[in-house]
Amino acid sequence: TKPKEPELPLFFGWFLLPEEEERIKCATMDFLKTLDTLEAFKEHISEFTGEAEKEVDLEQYFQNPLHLHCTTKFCDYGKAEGAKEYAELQVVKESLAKSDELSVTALIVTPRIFGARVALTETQMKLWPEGEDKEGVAPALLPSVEALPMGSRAHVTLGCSAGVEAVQTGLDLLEILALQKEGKEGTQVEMDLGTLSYLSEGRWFLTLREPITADTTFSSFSD
Ligand code: ACK
Repeated sequence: TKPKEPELPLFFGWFLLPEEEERIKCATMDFLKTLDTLEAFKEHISEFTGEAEKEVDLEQYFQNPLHLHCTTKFCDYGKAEGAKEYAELQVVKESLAKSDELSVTALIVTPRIFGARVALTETQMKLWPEGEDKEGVAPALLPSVEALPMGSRAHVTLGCSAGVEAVQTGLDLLEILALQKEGKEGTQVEMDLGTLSYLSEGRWFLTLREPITADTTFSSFSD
């Protein structure tokens, strides 16, 4: 009989340590609490509620994901293209169970997701698969995504609205970055944490004054 192939995980990524998870959740929840009280946000409330005048409690609106992490490669137990090749990379094998520090430089809120943008270091980029930024991107958005630096999709999903999957965070982040590059930023509001900008259709981007760092472990995850 042939030796059994090692099974591939659902995905690889950097997982926040439990105490870091709590710290990041608290800091980012504070931002959500403030955001839904801002006049600038209220002006565009219908993009979240479908109706003007109606209020939204963003803390309730987004459901928390189980484990905070930054995905490097979605393998789908081997069904995703390049999954096996990724798992076999020397740099991947060597990095497993190693600690690493992630740097969050921005927060994003859309009617679908709440997320954190991660700025990867050069070393961390070695674990970022080539072509992963464009995975599942709508054809119309592909040219703008291809023009962004590699690793632009790196993020931590902090919450999803009802019926939305976490994969949406990376897609919404890319869309926002593409709009910013085209200079399509609207209203800007100064907040304690940084500068908030509005990018149409309920998309909000907070550039943090100081990056938020988080200790993580690189690992694979299977449900
Ligand atoms: O927030 P995320 O990066 O978005 O973390 C989860 C993780 O894998 C487990 O579901 C991400 N994910 C799901 N489907 C895909 C996909 N097709 N391409 C890239 N990432 C994905 C999801």
